[in-house]
Amino acid sequence: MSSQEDGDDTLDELLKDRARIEELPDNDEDEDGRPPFPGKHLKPKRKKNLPVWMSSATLSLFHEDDQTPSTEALAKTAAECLPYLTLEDTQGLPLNSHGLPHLRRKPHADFLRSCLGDLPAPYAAMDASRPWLFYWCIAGQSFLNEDVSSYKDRLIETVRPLQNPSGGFGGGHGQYSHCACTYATILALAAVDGLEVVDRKAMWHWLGQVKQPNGGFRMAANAEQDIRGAYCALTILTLLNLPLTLPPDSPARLTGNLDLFTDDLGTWISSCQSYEGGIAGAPGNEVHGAYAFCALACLCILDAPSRSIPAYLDVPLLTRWLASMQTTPEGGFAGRPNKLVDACYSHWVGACFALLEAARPPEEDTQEQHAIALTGQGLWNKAALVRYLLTCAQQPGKKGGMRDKPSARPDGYHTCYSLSGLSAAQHRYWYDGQRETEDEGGEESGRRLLAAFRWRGERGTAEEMRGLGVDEGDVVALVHPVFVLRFEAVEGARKRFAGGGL
Ligand code: FPP
Ligand code: K
Ligand code: ZN
Repeated sequence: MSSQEDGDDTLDELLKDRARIEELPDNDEDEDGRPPFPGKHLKPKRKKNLPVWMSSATLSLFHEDDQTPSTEALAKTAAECLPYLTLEDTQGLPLNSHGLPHLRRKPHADFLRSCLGDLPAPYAAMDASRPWLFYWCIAGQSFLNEDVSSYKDRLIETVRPLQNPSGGFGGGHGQYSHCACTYATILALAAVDGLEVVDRKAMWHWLGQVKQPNGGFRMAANAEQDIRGAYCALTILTLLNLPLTLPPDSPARLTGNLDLFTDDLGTWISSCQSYEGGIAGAPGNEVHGAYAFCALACLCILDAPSRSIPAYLDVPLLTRWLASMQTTPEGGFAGRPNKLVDACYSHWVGACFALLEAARPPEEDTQEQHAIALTGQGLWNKAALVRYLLTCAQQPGKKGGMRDKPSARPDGYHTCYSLSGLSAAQHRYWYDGQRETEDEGGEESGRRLLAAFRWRGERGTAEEMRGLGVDEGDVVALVHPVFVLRFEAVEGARKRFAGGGL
């Protein structure tokens, strides 16, 4: 059989299967006539009013009896989460007025605090990621409204030896500077208003070495080029108000003829969007939700979201891809198609919606859109995400902390990004175009990228909070959707370096 015929056969099979899916009866009610819990049906069956995240993107064309390691893992995860989602098992957690577990503020804050103390031996593997631990645990506490200012001196003394004379921060003593470690260090320092320890001039030089002739950024000098580098570098440049002009010895200037850190960046980000709509770490690679966040947040640093996002990305295609990352029955997000729900994607994917919702032209009524989103009919189902976080991601017992899924242990990373995702669901965000006019001609105009400082946010209305099933005590702080810090910390960095200069 020729490969051509072979291909036609496969297509016929797929189309037959698709037809079978279309013929399936409605399953709006189970045998007892009760409306089904959304997760009861792990197999693709046609549903009336298909929730948007269960739309055709999740309807598999493969034979529905096929068992693969992925289908097994998905079913296992659903089974593991269902007793908590349905509240059949509340794990002994105190419940709020809506019957959901309260957010365990104190145990989570205690957990994050304990992660900054002496750590057990297995954490030696984290030696190259120490700045991440500082950021997750300090920022995470701030999202719980804990006062983190007392960490300032200790943090400054801890990161001082990680700063290299040639610029940037390494993950540990004597390690080369790296974009991810430097990003985490800068955010942690911003959270405690401790940015004075940064050698900004050396940082500017070092970032010149990671900017590439094609417009993208490497993760470190001579390391891989990917979209995390672009987001990390733009965050560092912007919070520190470094000159946008490339240093004279930057490869981007020498071989690429580029003049600014921002030159050809939007076009490079564009090239990371795949045919599926998602964003890859680098052109041609597999797409992932965390990279979608890096792309969107980076574009939001470059300019107003309503300009920069549609200029460089296919927004409908990306929106559809992101919406398909919300999983059933769990209600949280997966990082990529056919993979498992994980609480950390509450931030990496959830914050994408906060950024995308602001990409609409300013005249569209965001208040109304927000109300729609809370009903679960919008781009994402916020109530389902909150339910996953409160029922499945909270570690019960004395320990506290938040976790990927019930079978996982809590850690600083998942605690920080679960709280940030919770914030994205509980608040609404918009870009304040009015501030563009106010900034015009001001001392920073023409130098610093000011777009990301023009974001605003506020808690949803009391009615919206009821729709999410949260009480007053379950609401976290307003987290900046671009910088993943409290707004106060972002404003502190803006003010500190408003004068510019090196
Ligand atoms: C796959 O992990 C994960 C990735 C390919 C990307 C991870 C990137 C981030 C979490 C964020 C990076 C951002 C910055 C700012 C440095 P996996 O296979 O363990 O998980 P999965 O099965 O859920 O995809
Ligand atoms: K994962
Ligand atoms: Zn995770």
